[in-house]
Amino acid sequence: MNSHETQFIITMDRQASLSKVEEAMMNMVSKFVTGFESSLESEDWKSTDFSPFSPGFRSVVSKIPVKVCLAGHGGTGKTTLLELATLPSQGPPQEYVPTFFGDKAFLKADFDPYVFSVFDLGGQDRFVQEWGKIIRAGSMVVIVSDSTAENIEWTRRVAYPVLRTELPYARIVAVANKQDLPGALSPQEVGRRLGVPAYGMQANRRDFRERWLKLLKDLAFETIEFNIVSDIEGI
Ligand SMILES: Nc1nc2c(ncn2[C@@H]2O[C@H](COP(=O)(O)OP(=O)(O)O)[C@@H](O)[C@H]2O)c(=O)[nH]1
Ligand SMILES: [Mg+2]
Repeated sequence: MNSHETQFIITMDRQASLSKVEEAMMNMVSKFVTGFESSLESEDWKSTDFSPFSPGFRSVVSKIPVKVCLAGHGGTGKTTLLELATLPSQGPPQEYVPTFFGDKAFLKADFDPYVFSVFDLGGQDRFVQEWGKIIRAGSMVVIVSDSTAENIEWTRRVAYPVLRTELPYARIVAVANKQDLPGALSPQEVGRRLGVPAYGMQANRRDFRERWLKLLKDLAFETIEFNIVSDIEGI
């Protein structure tokens, strides 16, 4: 973007949505120009210290939500995870309510400067074809598994092809949910079979909330093991 004979360049993650980037850029440029108009219009810019504006640059990041997609078969716990993250005052729902297409929630927690928009993708087979429209421009994918062999088979067969096509560059981890159920595969085993690092969870228990939020944060800041969709073995 050009303004006041100054060129502004934002370098983005390739998954960011263009309209969000444009909005953030306009916002940032107009504040910058307002603050430094006189120096930009004269030779003063050469000696101006622009560093006081750095919080302004930083705020751009928080204007572009990091899109997180919860992907997995119906009944694995996606909606429960979404509620666990967003509704701390109410306990997670104990009743199963199938999701149409998908729900979405904004998440502001201890992720500064990031804000997440979390999408819960409807996991009934007939909705999976619609995922493409919902997950476009997603940066992070959380595969939600109920830690059974059948579910992992479904994920690889039905979900992986859609993810590979739509989000090849997204970061991906798996949640090995329902660790309380007898016969649940260990997180290590779920991770091995999915080809994606997996983290154990019990989404229907409120005391797992911190662990869940930390997982999202660590994925955003790249401080845990993760994979990239197109790098998953055998995808
Ligand atoms: N035993 C057990 N049940 C869970 C766990 N997480 C979620 N559930 C239950 O599994 C069912 C399906 O969860 P839901 O979030 O609706 O699945 P979704 O279709 O992936 O959105 C609900 O009855 C939840 O209460 C868990 O860790 N352990
Ligand atoms: Mg659901």
